[in-house]
Formats: sequence, structure tokens, C-alpha cells
Amino acid sequence: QTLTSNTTTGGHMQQVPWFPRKLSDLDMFTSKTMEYGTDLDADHPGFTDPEYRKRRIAITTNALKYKHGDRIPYVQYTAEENATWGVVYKKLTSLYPSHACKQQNYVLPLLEQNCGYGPDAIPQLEDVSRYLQECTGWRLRPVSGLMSSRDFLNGLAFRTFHSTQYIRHGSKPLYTPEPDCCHELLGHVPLYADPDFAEFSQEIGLASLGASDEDIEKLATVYWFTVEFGVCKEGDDVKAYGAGLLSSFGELEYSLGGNDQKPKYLPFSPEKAATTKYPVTSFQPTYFVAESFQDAKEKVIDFAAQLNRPFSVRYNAYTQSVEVLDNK
Ligand code: HBI
Ligand code: FE
Repeated sequence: QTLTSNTTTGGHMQQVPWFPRKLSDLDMFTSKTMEYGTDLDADHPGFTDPEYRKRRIAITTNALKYKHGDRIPYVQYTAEENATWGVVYKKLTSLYPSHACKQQNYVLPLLEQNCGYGPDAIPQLEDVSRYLQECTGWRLRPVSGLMSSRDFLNGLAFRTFHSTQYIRHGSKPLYTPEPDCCHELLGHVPLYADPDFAEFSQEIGLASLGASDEDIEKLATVYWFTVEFGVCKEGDDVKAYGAGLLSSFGELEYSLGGNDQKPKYLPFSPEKAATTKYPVTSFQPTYFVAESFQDAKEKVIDFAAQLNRPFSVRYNAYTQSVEVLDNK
């Protein structure tokens, strides 16, 4: 951590890890993307396919050149890429009515009407981002691969979701070891059109600005158990809202107790979730159940206030920038 932001609290200058103060500061993250992106790991289904690797480089170039305020370039997806999307789209949307939270089911038809969702073609990030901005002020930014937890969470503070634009390898339509556009567009995007989820997710981001490395780890774990693998109460039922569930046919069924497997449910508590260990390559043994997105938001705000940061922040939606407040 070399970059620092100075903040004055109680008359003392304090150095904390650098953090973005305005939307265009997110341009700083572009060159720091890690792993994958263009360098595929050996167990990736596309690793030995030179055509796939070339395609990935072509698509991630958009993200590497992107600056705040640019249009996100359209990608001319190939027939094979659109076919892969179609397989995923049909499989997942068939499970949503019974398994996904009501917000996912409310928003999906709106995305079909307003920004090109459907089984035939991969929606364009630019169209999706514009629609989200109308709904909640959330937007997408193209990204070339995995970011650090700090950078990724910092984006959320500015109602910005970093999204990959490439698709998984066509040989295994229902498997991907990394985020791809199916995961982003089906798992994450719909809930960013929901006002309560929009606020909840931004709070995790605001808490991450200038946070210590230990607190970033905690917030990334809270993110994991909510935005990625969260389930929520709906009357007497439990439904999925986490993107890792909404974009995985197998785990979506498993997480709600399908196939006679019974995962453990705990009531959502950021304190508890933040220190819970989790596997990254198998289904989750434990899910946290939120009462509602509003309740989860309030719990995250209380949790964030206990973290070890000498200041608090306020997001100014008019200027789309962050104000640092002297008091904690
Ligand atoms: N980077 N591009 C990208 N996409 C993610 O979903 C993502 C990330 N970096 C970290 C991350 N997610 C989470 O696992 C948490 O560490 C925040
Ligand atoms: Fe994700």
C-alpha cells in the first residue's frame, strides 16, 4: 500500500490507504487488475484454446482503455458466444420463479423490455448501465479481470459495479472459475435496479474507503455472504439473492435445500459473517439469511461504525463524490 490519502481528524493529520473521492478517480484502478483477464490459469477451460485467448485479449482491451464518461464499447459477440449465453440464460431463468427473490423476478422482464435481455444475444454493458442509472443511479464500468478486494469494494461506494465483458468458454456453458458476463448480467445486474439493494450494497463500499487491510478483509467477507451468496426471507420461504447463487444452476437449487441436501442457515449478522471461513471452489456449507435489504443495510451501517477508521464518509449524490467527515 504505497498511495495514501490524508485526512484531518480532531486537528491531526492521519494517513490512511488511498481511496477515490470522485467517480473519475476510479480510472486509477484500471491498470491494477490481477490474475485472469488475459492470463488464463492452467485449469481454465479456455487455457488451451488459442482462439479463446485471442478473443479475451480483444474484449479486455475495451476495459483497459476505458475512462470515466466514455461509452462502454459494444462488443460484436460471435454466434457461438451468443449460443453459450442462451444456454445459461434459459437454464437460470427457468429456476428464478421458484428460487430467486421477488426483486430479481420483478426486474428481469424490465431488463428484457429496456436493455436487450433475452436468450438470443448477450446484452451490451452500455445499454444495461444506462438503464441502471435511470433506476437507481448505479452504473457499470468494464473491467479486464479480477481486482483487489479494496479496489472492487471502493467502486461500490460510487454506485459503480465493475463488470467483465467476456464470456466463459463455450465447451462448458454451465461452468466458470471466474466472473464472466453471464455472472455479472444475470447474477448481479438485476438487483442493482432495486432501490433497497442499491443502498445496501453502496454501504459496504462506503465502509471500505480508507479502511485498514484487516477491515477490507472483513468487508470482503460480508460481501461474499451477502451480495455473492446471500439468501433472504420472503414470508415463510427463503429465496436467493446472491449473484453466485443466481448465476449457478447447481448451487441455486442446493442453497434452498433442493436435492435433499441441507445447508446451514444463520440469521444475517455482519459481525458473524465477517469472521466466517468459506470455501471458494465448492458449494457453501452455510448461508446467512437476511430479513430484508433494508434491515441488512442498517446492520451494515452499524457494523461499519465499529470498524477501526478515524473518520466517516458521506456520499454526495449531486457531485457524485465522497465527503470525509471529521467525526467518526
Ligand atoms: N473483481 N472484477 C472483479 N469482480 C468481482 O466480482 C470481484 C473482484 N475482486 C474482488 C471481489 N469480487 C470479491 O471477491 C471481494 O473480494 C470484494
Ligand atoms: Fe460476483
